[in-house]
Amino acid sequence: MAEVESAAMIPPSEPAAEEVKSHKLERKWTFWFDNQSRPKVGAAWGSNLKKAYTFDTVEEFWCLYDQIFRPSKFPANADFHCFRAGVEPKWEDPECANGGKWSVTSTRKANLDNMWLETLMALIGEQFDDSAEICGVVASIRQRQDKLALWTRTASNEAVQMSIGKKWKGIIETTDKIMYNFHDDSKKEKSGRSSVRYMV
Ligand code: MGP
Repeated sequence: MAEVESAAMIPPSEPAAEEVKSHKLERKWTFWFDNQSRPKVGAAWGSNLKKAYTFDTVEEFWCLYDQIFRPSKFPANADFHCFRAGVEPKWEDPECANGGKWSVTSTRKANLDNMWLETLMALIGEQFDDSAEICGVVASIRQRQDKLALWTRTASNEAVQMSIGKKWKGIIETTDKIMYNFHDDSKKEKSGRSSVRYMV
């Protein structure tokens, strides 16, 4: 109460709060959300996929992350994505069409939250050498095992993908093997069965 009273006594000529400066990111990013739990009968994959927010400052990122985009806050069967603005988190997007994904699974929510946050910070902080190769990251909340996947642009470029995979493995601090799948294989093969092309 005393604090409130003394604050009220500050003369109006004094600025009430310091001017807040925002810190621009190198590029814009978009959060997406997909609820996979209730697909309408006959609905195409992705019919529940929604663009949520596009941001390009550090402050917006922390606000969105704190308020909304934490995997442990999400219900089972939710997918959420953070992709470069302008790139849709689908195989059909031209930036993803020839790409693939590194993936890691997690049985602990706390673990997924951690890996998700470390990956987001690496993306918006442009920590990957070949950042143009990065499309985005997807967290999938599942009953049995949560998953995190880093989507990249040119699946056939083994040297680039191996370098990204090694870097990502360090960022998420996992000792488990992480696997790379081509989207082209995933399109042809059954869910969860697409062949592993690279491993780190
Ligand atoms: P998934 O979610 O990539 O596989 O794709 P996962 O992780 O093994 O399965 P989940 O059950 O844990 O989600 C699952 C299925 O969704 C695929 O076999 C496709 O039928 C469809 N699908 C997934 N993706 C990412 C796409 C996409 O980008 N485009 C289209 N058209 N279908 C997709």
